[in-house]
Amino acid sequence: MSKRMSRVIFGSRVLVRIFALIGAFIAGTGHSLAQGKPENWQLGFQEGVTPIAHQINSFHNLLLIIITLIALFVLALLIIVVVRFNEKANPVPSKTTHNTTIEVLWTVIPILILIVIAVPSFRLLFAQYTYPPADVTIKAIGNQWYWSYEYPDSDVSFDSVMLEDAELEAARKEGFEAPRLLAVDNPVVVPVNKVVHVLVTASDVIHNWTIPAFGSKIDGVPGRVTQTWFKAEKEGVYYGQCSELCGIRHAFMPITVHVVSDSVYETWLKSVQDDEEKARKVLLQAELKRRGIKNVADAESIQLDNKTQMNR
Ligand SMILES: [Cu+2]
Repeated sequence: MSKRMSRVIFGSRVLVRIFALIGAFIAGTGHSLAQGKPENWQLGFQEGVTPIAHQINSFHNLLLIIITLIALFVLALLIIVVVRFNEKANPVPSKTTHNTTIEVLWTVIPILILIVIAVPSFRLLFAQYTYPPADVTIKAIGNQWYWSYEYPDSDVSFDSVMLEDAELEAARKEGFEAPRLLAVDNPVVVPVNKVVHVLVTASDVIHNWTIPAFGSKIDGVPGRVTQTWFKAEKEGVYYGQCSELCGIRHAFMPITVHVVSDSVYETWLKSVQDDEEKARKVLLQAELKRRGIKNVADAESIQLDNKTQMNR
């Protein structure tokens, strides 16, 4: 086998491996991941559970393909230059300076690529900032270093503080999943398949309210109200973190959102202000049911108010 042949074969094998890797990467995004939180060795984004998150994922996958093809193309050009136009292979270089065809091509093709990118990009941007009518409105206030929440339509408000290690143990014994650095004492609770508007602001410095699985990420700026929206399609617990450097405990002001059925939401909303224990139990019960756990000592069954179920 000639040197050149072996080079070509080796090159194509590497290419096949690279494509296989890319394929695995794309296939890895979107499923078989832990829901609502990051996972060890995770590739790609967390599974999206809102229309916006789906759109972000597919836009990301499109960009990944385009950028990979461009990188491979440039790499191929570099390799050709190195092999064919080094001093040994090409001792007398050509003095060509212009080639109209190729100059038109390297102007027009990038423009076309940018147009292909611009269409889904603007579609996503408009979708993120087109707020469907709200079913539930929440106000999230960033503080150094915890979040406060208000449900302005229901006179509900509370602080949401990260659980320290000892508290995590207690929460896990109770039956909550309680991942480290992500779980909080008082989570946000919203109904599934409902449009939720989150009004975001801050009391001291800029914070950022983020839930990756919702595709929600927006700055909370002192003295201003910004807004994001989501419509979670799947019950579950979703975690996020403050995503704007806000001081020494920036990494320790996570966000926990429980997406629950209408009846659980109603029960929680009614009890959270004056019967914290019941509010906690109803969330725990929903979480245990979702995770398929039956025997946790503390998880008493709670009779959901059927009337509220009918009214929603
Ligand atoms: Cu912050």
